[in-house]
Amino acid sequence: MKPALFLLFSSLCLLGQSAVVAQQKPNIVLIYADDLGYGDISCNGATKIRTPNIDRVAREGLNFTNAHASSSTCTPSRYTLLTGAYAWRKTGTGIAPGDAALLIPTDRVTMPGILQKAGYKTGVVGKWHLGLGPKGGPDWNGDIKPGPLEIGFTYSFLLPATGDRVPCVYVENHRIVNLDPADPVQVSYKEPIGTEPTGKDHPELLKMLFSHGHDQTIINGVSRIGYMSGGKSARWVDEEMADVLTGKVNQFIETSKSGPFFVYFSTHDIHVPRMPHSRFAGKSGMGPRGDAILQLDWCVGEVMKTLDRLGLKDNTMVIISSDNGPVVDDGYKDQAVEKLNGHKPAGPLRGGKYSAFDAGTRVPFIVRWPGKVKPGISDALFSQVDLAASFAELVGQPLAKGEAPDSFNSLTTLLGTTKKSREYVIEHAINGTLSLIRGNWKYIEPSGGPILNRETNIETGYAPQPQLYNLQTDLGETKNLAESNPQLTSELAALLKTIREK
Ligand code: NG6
Ligand code: CA
Repeated sequence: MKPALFLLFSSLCLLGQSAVVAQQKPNIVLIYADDLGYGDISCNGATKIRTPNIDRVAREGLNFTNAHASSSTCTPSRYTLLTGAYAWRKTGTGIAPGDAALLIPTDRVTMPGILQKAGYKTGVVGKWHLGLGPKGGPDWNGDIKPGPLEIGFTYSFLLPATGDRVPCVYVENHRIVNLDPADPVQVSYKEPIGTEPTGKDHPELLKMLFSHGHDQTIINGVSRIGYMSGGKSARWVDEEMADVLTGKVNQFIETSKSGPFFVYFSTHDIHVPRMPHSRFAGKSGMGPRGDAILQLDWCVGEVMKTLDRLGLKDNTMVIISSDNGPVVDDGYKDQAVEKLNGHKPAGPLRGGKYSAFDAGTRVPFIVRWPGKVKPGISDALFSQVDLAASFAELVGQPLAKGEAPDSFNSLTTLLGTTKKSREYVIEHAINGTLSLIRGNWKYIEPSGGPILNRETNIETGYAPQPQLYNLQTDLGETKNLAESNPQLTSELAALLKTIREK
């Protein structure tokens, strides 16, 4: 071959090769719902509500029946998801106030950071709830950093904390969106600030009453946790939030379509306050909680449409999951309890959000990647803590010792090429109680605290004595077998101790 021809030939080969490599790196869309219970979607058995878009993804993908969030509340689950390190190893990672400083150290290896290093454009849209800014909290009226952009994301569009916590503004990259400098945002979680009415003093001004907590500054007719003043032009409208966030996700996908990209779509639905758009209000017959499920399903459908339209479906791994289990009354009188109509948000599981029982963390988990993930059901034991290391494997980014230290590479389980269960899964309840699942057995360590959280009417799973359940024969955790199986109980207790002290 003549040298020029040879050069042309070999560079074509190289080009071909890099195209293959690029193709091997799929786009990743992680849709992370808020407080969505295992039984809240029709593909997991719900009959009182229909979730056709989520069901379609499940039909075209792998639906996990035994996949877990790491904690039964938001902040620690998300901390663990993004760092591959258990939140309970680090103090101050419980449910964060809306003015908390960034909880993830900027020198930590993170899931988005791993993907960014592998050439991904990485975006986060939606609920953050992992703190923002330096120690002491963010400068709301200046550059809000460090935040997602300092831990591996290339783009962010956030609710700083939750829908029910101030400040009720969007933060895009480092700045509050539409902020008028003449009307600065002020936030306090200690004492009232400014002159705006609170739910406590002016319940007559509310569109929706609070049932517990949530009686501080009124924004858009709903009283929140925390006090806020200013930032009038920047305040979100709850009823438009799903449209705004979905629009931002679709825009990110559109501008990143040459790929590879990762988008973490952290939906506000179905967290309180549940204030869906008028398109969904009243449509489920279950009150705002059910309507928020319909809205969430719509969001999923819109993102799937975008992938279809851009021809990205086949080269995109879509994951749908939730940060913790379900709660019905989470602080607003939104008729969720009255209109439940026999719906079981947790399906066959016991407990719910906040609790040590399985409904706290066993959540919907669906993976779709056409041609790569064979559609079906997987009953493999899986934990979201493993997504960081599994993604690292997927994109060929080796992790050094100590990086994402609690995350195991479980890629084959995630892709369904094996049904291999994780050796054990740790669950973390709001009072710090840890549980451990190994095979069919679940051990809940002894702890103090009420057996029922009265406000939310959720069974906590706390008990002063050890608990042991056989999840295969007793998925609802009704029969404590610890006393009749002392050896297994102490074996699991010892394993938990080793993991905790690691
Ligand atoms: C609780 C709130 C609850 C919810 C939760 C966080 C009260 C009485 N309850 O403290 O409404 O905001 O925190 O939910 O204030 S999570 O999904 O972000 O973890
Ligand atoms: Ca949550």
